[in-house]
Amino acid sequence: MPDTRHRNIVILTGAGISAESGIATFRDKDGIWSKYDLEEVATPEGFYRNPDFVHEFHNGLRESLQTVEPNPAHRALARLEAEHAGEVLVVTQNVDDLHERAGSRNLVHMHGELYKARCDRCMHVAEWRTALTRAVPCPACEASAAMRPHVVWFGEMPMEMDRIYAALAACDLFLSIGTSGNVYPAAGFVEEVRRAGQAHTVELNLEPSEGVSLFAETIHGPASTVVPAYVDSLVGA
Ligand code: BV8
Repeated sequence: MPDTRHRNIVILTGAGISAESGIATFRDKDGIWSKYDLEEVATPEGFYRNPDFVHEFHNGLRESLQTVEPNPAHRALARLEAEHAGEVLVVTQNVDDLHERAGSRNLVHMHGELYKARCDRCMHVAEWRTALTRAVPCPACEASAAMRPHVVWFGEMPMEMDRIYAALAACDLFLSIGTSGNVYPAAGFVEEVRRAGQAHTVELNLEPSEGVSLFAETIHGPASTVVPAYVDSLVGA
């Protein structure tokens, strides 16, 4: 019998939900941060020091998205949104487009999106699926050398935080999927939910995260296995 106790569900996802689609995670063995210095490629200081190198890093990540597909975990979350009677909000730390391609609509990219670029001069945000370089003028204000990836770097404000905190305060089920719990403010969301005091909290991850002790329930295993099974328990197989 499906567990229909919950109305408003907030789901935080991280790089681990996209791992089985073939996108490298950040902190696993051979992860992105084992090959690149975070300070050089994922901070504004690194970008303004060496924009070509940071463009090249993000162009490589953007290009890799052309050849990957959503996996059963992404599809299970889209099914949950379609079939659950209450609200389902996915808050992803990921900058890939796999949640959208799986069918999720109620979705926040708190760390931005690789398939978007932003003008530092006029703040115009444009869809961007090709390589980005300093040579590209802003399509809106035509400023030169002003376009950057529409991605949140370390030290920058994550996106739609008000909407996220409101959803965390109102939810009665909080799922954390495929994240190591190293990066704030995302890693602190489970504490926000516990402070509101009305939600069941579940970690679904390959292995215990930094914040595992903060969750009422933990389910460890590969996302493409444990997430569809958990969604079945909520909306039926
Ligand atoms: C902010 C885009 C203020 C990059 C990313 C000093 C100065 C300034 C800030 C700070 C500081 N000290 C601390 C901070 C805060 C800082 C921070 O947290 N730093 C860390 C390193 C300590 N955070 C920030 O700067 C953020 N901004 O604080 O602004 C503020 C705060 C609150 C309110 C308003 C303003 C901005 C952080 C965003 C940085 N940008 N990404 C790019 O792509 O260029 S972060 C990067 O890490 C990715 O977004 C990634 O998603 C995110 C988190 O990593 P995970 O997703 O968890 O990935 P990870 O590899 O770590 O883990 C993968 C997990 O999956 C593992 O647990 C693994 O076991 C599991 N897994 C693997 N395979 C599977 C699996 N699970 C299931 N199935 C599998 N098959």
